[in-house]
Amino acid sequence: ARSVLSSLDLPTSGEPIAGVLYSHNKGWCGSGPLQKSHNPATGDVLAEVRTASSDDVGNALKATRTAYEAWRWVPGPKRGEVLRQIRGALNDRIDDLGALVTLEMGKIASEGRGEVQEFVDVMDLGVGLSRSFGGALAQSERNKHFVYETANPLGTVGVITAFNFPVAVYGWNMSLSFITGNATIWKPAPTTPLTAIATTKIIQSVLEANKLDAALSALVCGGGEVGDALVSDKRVDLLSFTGSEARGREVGMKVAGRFGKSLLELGGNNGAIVMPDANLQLALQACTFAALGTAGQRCTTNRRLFLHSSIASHFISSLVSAYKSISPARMGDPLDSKTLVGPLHTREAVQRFEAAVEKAEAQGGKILVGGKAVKMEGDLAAGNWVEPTIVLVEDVDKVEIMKQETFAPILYVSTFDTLEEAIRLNNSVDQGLSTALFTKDLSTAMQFVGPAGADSGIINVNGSTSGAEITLPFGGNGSTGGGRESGGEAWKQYCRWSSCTLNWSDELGLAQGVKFD
Ligand code: UN1
Repeated sequence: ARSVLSSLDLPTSGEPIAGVLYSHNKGWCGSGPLQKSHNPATGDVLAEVRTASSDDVGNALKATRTAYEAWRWVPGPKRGEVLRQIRGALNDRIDDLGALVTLEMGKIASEGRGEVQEFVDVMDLGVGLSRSFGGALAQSERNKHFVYETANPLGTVGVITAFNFPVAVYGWNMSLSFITGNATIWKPAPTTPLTAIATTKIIQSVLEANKLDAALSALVCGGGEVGDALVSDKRVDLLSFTGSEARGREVGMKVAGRFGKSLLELGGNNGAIVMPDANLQLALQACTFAALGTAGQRCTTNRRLFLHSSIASHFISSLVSAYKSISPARMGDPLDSKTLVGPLHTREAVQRFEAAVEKAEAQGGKILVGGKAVKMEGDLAAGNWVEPTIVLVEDVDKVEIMKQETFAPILYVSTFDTLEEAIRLNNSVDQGLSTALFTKDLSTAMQFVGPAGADSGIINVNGSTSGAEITLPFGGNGSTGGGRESGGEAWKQYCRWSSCTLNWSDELGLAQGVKFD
């Protein structure tokens, strides 16, 4: 742990680490309460962090406004050039930062590195966009009138991220916010402050070298009160929030109440459907990764699996064998390259896992494999370990718990007879984030992505529900909150749009042929 922290210039003296930065002159600070960061695999305390007080948040918001007022005058491609340098600095530290993600969040090493890669990828997208983003030019109906849309920056973009992607989700937002001319302020999850501090240090080294304001990427570590301060402050023009549905509902309403903009990325309860004509080996691998990757703690984790009744018993026995080959043999220290399943992030997550399994059984679900919290040996004894679990559901109407997102490796499996039935089951939950269909039949695939198909924001055919690339926008429908982040046209949300009409004649032209002489 010490070597990972020191590789990223984080102090290992045991003194609390400052978790607030918004000015190079003032440097790292933080006068709010101390917050502990733990290693979920061992239960060890990694460090203590000094969080932001309400004064710190107020000062940081003032600083982001000042930073934005200068940055908005910098041409897009010049902003892109700075982002290109940040991309380089982050890419140079990809292994160290990935290891810190593993240490603090608990995901396995290749996934920890993978999410830093995700930040790098979205920066590539941002660098390119910095030369091309803008609005439409159109044809005016009036003589000597020039009509076009302009994309000015918004001001301050607040980003509240969740523990499960402590780097990538800030990256999605910051990269686009940065090139469109905003200042960004980040409030990471209370349990992953070190990753946020290390990421911010790397970004700041580039901002400082370019003599740019630190508040272009400000950091305010803290808990719910710091989040609330950003949510309710009018100076935060766009608030991007990733977290639970319950909290997201509050955030969305509060931000809307002050006519701010919000971008919500909330729960997922992702279904996968296996048709009888599918490549079953591929489907098996995809569903195992989707259900067990990040120990079931991705928003995109496969939580509900619908099997065609003709292949169900064969598929279930292969799946159970796959689970048995992973747990316990491939469960353990997430920094070990052989590990496939790491710990849950917190003690409370273990309790929620146990409560969900108990409910599923009480409601008629049958545990096929797993179902229990695990006591590991040695250094891992005080970590947050649970068995990867499959619950067979015969009556989906009775097993109500299946409708809720439990952030743990629990996969509910049930059967169907027709595609229509499978789509109805897939769409029968409030969350609409990601989904997968396994088939070789084109017409089945097209029905699935068509108007009467899956209602999810992300649809995969013959692929995993999780692990989306950044090229297309990321986000979900229904109670997932409707936000679209990273690729596609997500950048548009970081802009203040105006439709501009420029009359370069000497006469007043009225649209629609209106006369007012
Ligand atoms: C999340 O779980 O909040 O598609 C984000 C994926 C990742 C991002 C997940 N690229 O699984």
